[in-house]
Amino acid sequence: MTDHVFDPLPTLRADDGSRFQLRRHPRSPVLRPNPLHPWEAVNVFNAAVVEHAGLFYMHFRAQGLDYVSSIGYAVSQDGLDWNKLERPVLVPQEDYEARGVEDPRVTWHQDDGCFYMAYTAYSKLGIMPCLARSHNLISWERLGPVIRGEDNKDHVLFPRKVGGRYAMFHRRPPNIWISYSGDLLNWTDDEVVMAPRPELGAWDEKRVGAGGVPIETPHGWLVLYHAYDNRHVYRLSAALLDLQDPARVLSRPRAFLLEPSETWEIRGDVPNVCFSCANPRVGEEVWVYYGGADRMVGLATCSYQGLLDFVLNDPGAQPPG
Ligand code: BMA
Repeated sequence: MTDHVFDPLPTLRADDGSRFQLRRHPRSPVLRPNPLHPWEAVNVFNAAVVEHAGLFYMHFRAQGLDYVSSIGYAVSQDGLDWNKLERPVLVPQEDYEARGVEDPRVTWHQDDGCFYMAYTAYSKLGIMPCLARSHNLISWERLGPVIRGEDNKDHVLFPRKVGGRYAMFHRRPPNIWISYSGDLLNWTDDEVVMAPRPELGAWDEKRVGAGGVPIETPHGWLVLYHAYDNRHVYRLSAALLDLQDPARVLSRPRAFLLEPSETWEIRGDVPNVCFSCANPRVGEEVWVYYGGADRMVGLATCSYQGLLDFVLNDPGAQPPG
């Protein structure tokens, strides 16, 4: 573990006047490492969360002393109190996973009626975006890597087909890309969705990557995403994409919605990180689960309508291209 210097950053406030922010839940952080279990003794972070049939299901990235990630599972009645299984549900098994399985994002697929997990496989070959399928959220059938021959991650499957095909975000540095597939294995028609904005010298100047499963709204796909700046500070914000052609950005506010400010977000395994893999809509709210400093799982929320207003009306928003 690296011993990082405690370095609270000056708060970089968006200069467009928007005060809309994600609000930390008073019970956050909602998941912590368990030193009694070697596989999750050091870090638990970057969790997927789906609400399904009245319960919340979480898949989280876990690390022990060897820093090889596996994926743990927890279930909850309220999304706050989590009951973890004793053992992980996905552990490295294939050569391309030898150094870990990371950053799950779980999609309930409306057309297929099953769950898909997008996760990153790490090995000496590099990092590869992979998919697995499940009907019960505990046993996962690997579908294999979906993009090969390059370092790629931060992929997440849309909750339904778009134009008759599966759609998936992924990250070909430094941009968020989208690709389409008829069979979940062969992905084509890649297009850039969002790029860093170095011209603004802002929080998203270096790299951007997708968050959790896009939320379908009457106005477009509401997407949460992360970005980092030259100081390697990870923040979160949102944008709105066209329903028929999600490569088309309808609105991308300039402001961010959450930045590291709590001690456990500033200091942990990797300092100054708020990184999200889950943004389920829960009733009239959007719940954003995020890894804090790659060590714990936090929860910040906002109203669904408020978030839509933020992306639709933000005065600093990038207009449709
Ligand atoms: C990214 C991923 C995430 C991690 C983040 C911050 O590249 O590896 O898992 O949370 O960096 O360290």
